[in-house]
Amino acid sequence: MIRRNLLLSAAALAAAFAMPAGAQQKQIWKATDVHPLGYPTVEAIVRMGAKLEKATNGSISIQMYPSMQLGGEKEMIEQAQVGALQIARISVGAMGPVVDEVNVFNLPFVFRDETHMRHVIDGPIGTELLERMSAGASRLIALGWMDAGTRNVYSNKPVTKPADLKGMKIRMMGNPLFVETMNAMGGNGVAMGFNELYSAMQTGVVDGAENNEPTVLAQNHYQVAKVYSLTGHLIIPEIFVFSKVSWEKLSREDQALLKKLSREAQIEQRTLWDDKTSKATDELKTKGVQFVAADKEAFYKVTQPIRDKYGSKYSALLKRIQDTK
Ligand code: GTR
Repeated sequence: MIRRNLLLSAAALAAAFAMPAGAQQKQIWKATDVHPLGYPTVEAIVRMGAKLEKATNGSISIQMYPSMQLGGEKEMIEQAQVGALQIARISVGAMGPVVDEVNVFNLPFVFRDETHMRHVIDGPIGTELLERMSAGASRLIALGWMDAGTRNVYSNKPVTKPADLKGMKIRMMGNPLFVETMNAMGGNGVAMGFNELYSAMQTGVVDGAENNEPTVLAQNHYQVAKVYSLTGHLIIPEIFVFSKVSWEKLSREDQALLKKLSREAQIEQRTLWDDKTSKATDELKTKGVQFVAADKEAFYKVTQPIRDKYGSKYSALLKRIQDTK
């Protein structure tokens, strides 16, 4: 029975994308994100959907499934790969295990600051990596980048230097590179799904995590972690991808339209991001979260072995990143 349903839904899916160019069959693309409605990444895709609908006279629209409704980022990628959903907005952290080369953006302190990161993703390196991801075996079309600020450690005590992390279990995204980064920073990195994090912090399975301000607010993590320490160890962009099987069924015109609107979404999300970060910071402080400065130089030094170990195979690319003004 399950098998039959699967076959039926696969057939229905194929039918939805099998229409010749110009046909009026309505397509509803499924998009998903771990964050709630109103979060900058979600809002940017919702707005892209509105533009898409207008430009196609209503023949294509986007249905957004926010707040992990379709699972975590690993599951989102898998669903996009088989065409069960069309647009997944994920962190580059989650893409690293799928497309090795993007791990270059997952290295600690690889960018000087957020402005540097923006110049890299907006410029030739960003475009090349999108193209390489799409051309590779990922079964995904990489549509564009988005901002996700700077990741800082949060827990219930200040973390100003590596020694402060001693004995602390800190949740990291599921990519060995991140676990090793936290270990090098002085703590114990624990790989864990984003969906399990709130209760893991609440019950003491982990002592803290690391992320940007809008995430700490949107996911209610501030309720269980009251100190946000500005370690600034990771600046990881987000990415939004399209299912390649679905993409191949689109007309050339629709593909071009989607590419154009994706670039616009990348730029538009940035304004939403800056606004949200400043509001989230104020709101977290109002809710009693203490922001503390940290010795970033010390964290930079202790993470050098990670850049050496993981960065050597991308040395040419790393040099180009560093040379980007
Ligand atoms: C957030 C990001 C999510 C997710 C999360 C995590 O900053 O927006 O896509 O990757 O971090 O830590 O899992």
